[in-house]
Amino acid sequence: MIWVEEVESLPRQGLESIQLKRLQGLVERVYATVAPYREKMVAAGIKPEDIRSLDDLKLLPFTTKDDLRDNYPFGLFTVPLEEVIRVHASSGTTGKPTVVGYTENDIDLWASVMSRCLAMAGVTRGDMVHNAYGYGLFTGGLGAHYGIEALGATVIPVSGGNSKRQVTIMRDFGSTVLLSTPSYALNLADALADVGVSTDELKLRVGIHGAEPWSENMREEVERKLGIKAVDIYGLSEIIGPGVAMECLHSDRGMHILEDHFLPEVVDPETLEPLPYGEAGELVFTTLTKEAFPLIRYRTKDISKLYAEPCGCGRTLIRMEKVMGRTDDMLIIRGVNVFPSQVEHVLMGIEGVEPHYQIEVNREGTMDTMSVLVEVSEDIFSDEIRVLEGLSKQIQADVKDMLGVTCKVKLVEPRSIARSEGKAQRVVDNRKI
Ligand code: DLL
Repeated sequence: MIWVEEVESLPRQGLESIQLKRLQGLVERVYATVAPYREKMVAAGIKPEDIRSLDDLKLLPFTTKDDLRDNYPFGLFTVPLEEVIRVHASSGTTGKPTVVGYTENDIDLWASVMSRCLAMAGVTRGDMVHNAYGYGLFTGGLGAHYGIEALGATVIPVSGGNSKRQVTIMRDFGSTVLLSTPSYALNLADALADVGVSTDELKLRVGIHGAEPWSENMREEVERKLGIKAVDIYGLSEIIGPGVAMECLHSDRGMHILEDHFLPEVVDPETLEPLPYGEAGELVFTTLTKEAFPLIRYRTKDISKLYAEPCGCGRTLIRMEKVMGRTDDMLIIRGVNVFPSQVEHVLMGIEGVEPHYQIEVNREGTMDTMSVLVEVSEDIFSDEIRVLEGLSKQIQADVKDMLGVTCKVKLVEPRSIARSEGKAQRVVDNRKI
C-alpha cells in the first residue's frame, strides 16, 4: 500500500513545525500579492511577522464565500493567469458560481493528495477504478481521475449517467473500486437489478463516496446492495476538490485530514471562536501549499468535529467526523433546528423504507411545515392501505421522537423520487423567503 509514511505518521510536533513554516510562507505571499487579503489583514492590524506559532492562526481574518463572490471570477488568484492551467467551478444554489484555479504544481499536489486518499482505502496499482464522479467544472471527476493515475491504478473515466451502461462496464471491465456520490451508488445498485446483473458477477471491493452528506445507515445500505466496503471522502472545490480528508480502512470514526496541506480548525459559527477537539462546529481550512488560489481560514459551512486520538492504521493525521450537515442546510421548522441528515438517519432505521427521500418545506400562513416524501419497497407499496398507514404513522412518530418536529409523511412508489447523477437534492424549499 502506498502512503507517505514519513509525513502521515509523524509525531505531532514534527508535523506542526512543517505546518507552521508553510503557514508563514503562505501569509507572507498573500500579503504581498493579493490586495483583498492585505486589506483585511491591515484592517485587523496583522502583519505576516505576527504569525510566530500555529496558535497565531486565530489572529488571521476569515475568508468566506462572499469574499469569493466579491472577487469573482479570478480576483483572489495569487498568480498571473498565464500560470493557471485549469479552472473549476461549483454551481452553488444561489448567485454566481465559485471559481477556483490551479497552477501546474497545484494540479500535481491535487493528484498527490487524492492518490494518498485512495491509498487509505487500500487502492493499489492493480485496481480497476470506476470513476463515476461527474467530469467537467465539478471537481469530482477530474480531481479523482488524476489521483487514480498518479497512484498507478487504471482509471475508467465513465463520469455520471447512463447507469445501465455503467453496470455493463463494471461487469465487463472487472471494476474493483467505485468512485461516486453515495446517492449515485444507490442508483447503480438499482441499475444492477434492472440489467439483471448480480453482485456476484462483479469484482467490486470498495466504494469511495463523498460530495454530499450521507448517514451511517445509508452506508450500510450501499454496502449491502453493492456487496462492498463503503468509505467516506471529503473535499470542496475552494480547498482543492476531493482529497482533503478520507476515511482509512481502520478508522472507527472519521476521516484523516491531509493536514500537511490543509490546516483544519473547528469554530463556533456564532462567535467564530476556535473550539477544542471533540466539539461540533463549523469546519475552517487554510490551504498551506496551494499556489494559484490559496485560502486563509476559509469558512466551509460544514459541521463536523475533530479528533486527535491515534488511529489503528498508524497515521497521526487528525480525523474529522462525518459531516453532519451544513450551517446553511439547517432547516428551522417551527423553531426546531433540523438537518436533512438527521431525517435520513431516522428513515434508514425503519424497515421497508428505501434510501430515497426528499424533504419538502412549505409555509402555511406564518407556519412552516415539513413533509417527508419517502419511497417504500415494492412489497409494502402494493400492500394493504392499513400497512401503509401504519408505516406513515411510525415514520411520523420516530421523526417526532428523535427531532422533536411533527412532519407530514407521503409514502411514494419505488423509483418515483427524481434520481441524480451527482449530488442528490434532498430538500425542496417552497417557502418564498
Ligand atoms: O463535492 C468535492 C468532492 C468531490 C468531494 C468528490 C468528495 C468527492 P463541491 O462541489 O465544491 O466539492 O462541494 C463541497 O460538498 O462543502 C460539503 O458540504 C459537501 N461534501 C463534500 N464531501 C462530503 C462528504 C465537492 N464526504 C461541499 N460528506 C462541501 C458530506 C460532503 N458532505
